[in-house]
Amino acid sequence: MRTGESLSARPPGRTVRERLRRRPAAVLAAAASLAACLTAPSASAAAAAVCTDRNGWIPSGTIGQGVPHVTDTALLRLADVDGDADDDLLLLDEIGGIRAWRNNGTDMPGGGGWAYMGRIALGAGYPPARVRFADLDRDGDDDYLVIKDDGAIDGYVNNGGDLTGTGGITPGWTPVGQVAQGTGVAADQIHFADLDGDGDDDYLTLQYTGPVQGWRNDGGDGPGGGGWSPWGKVREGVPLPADFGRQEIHDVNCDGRDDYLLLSDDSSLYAYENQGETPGAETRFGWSTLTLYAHGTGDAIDRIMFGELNGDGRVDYIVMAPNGSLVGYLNNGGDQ
Ligand SMILES: [Ca+2]
Ligand SMILES: [Ca+2]
Ligand SMILES: [Ca+2]
Ligand SMILES: [Ca+2]
Repeated sequence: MRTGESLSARPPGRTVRERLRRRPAAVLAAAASLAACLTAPSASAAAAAVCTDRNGWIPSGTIGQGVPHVTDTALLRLADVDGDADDDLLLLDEIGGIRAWRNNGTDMPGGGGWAYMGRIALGAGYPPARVRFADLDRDGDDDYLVIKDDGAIDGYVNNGGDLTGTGGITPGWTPVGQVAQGTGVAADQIHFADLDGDGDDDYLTLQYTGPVQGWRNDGGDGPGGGGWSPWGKVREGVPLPADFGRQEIHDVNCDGRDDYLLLSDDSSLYAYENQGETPGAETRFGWSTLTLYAHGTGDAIDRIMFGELNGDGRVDYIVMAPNGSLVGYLNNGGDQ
């Protein structure tokens, strides 16, 4: 970003909720565009235009009851374990075991709710902070990765998750051993995201001030994989603003490439859109200028989560209420 001030330039009182409440006609038009994007995701010029339209966010009310007695977002993850393009809800225990609820359209109006899948993974012995969900093998479902004490990463390829029946547990993950060596950064700076839009998640180190470094996923270091190709610097380091909350990487605009997001302490969301790779360039990817994407809900940022609720390729904004239920705002192109 050019200036630190831009990240805090938020018009007073303009939350996602308030903004949409004042614009009922825009919400209806937005819902029509959303339907168009769902039926033709980025396959045509028309759909691509829909993905770049900026029609705000659609408040969708309580989209899930969450998990009874769980009010800590650090124990929950949104990841696509069944490979149908929407994120499912996962509850992690202290050794990385997973209980899962399949997203059947969520509890939003017209949705089919969530279906409990049971305990789909026993865990690899590492706490939630060491667990990542990412598509390692480009088959559309998220695989299970753990960051070990030395920073190396072990992978478990998703084959549908464990199934517990009367005859015991049918394993649903294939351990593929170490899929990546360590890069020497702390676990909380290791992210997996699809920067080049080829369907698999790449390895990124997001340090707080320095440039973002990336390695292209060529199948990982597991059996039959082609390892990782160093991209070097994928993004310049930027001075973080005073009200910086946290960084996230998700696709906000249906183009298949994950974008770089900054969530401010005041809950507003800013994006640098990923403009794709330039082979041979010193900074390997191009990025848009800093864009305000959501004015925010005013909630504390440790209650805010991002996930793909409806499978349209634009990450949605989710707030955990004090009772643990989840309130959703569908990304309809983001605020202008
Ligand atoms: Ca799913
Ligand atoms: Ca996969
Ligand atoms: Ca990729
Ligand atoms: Ca994108």
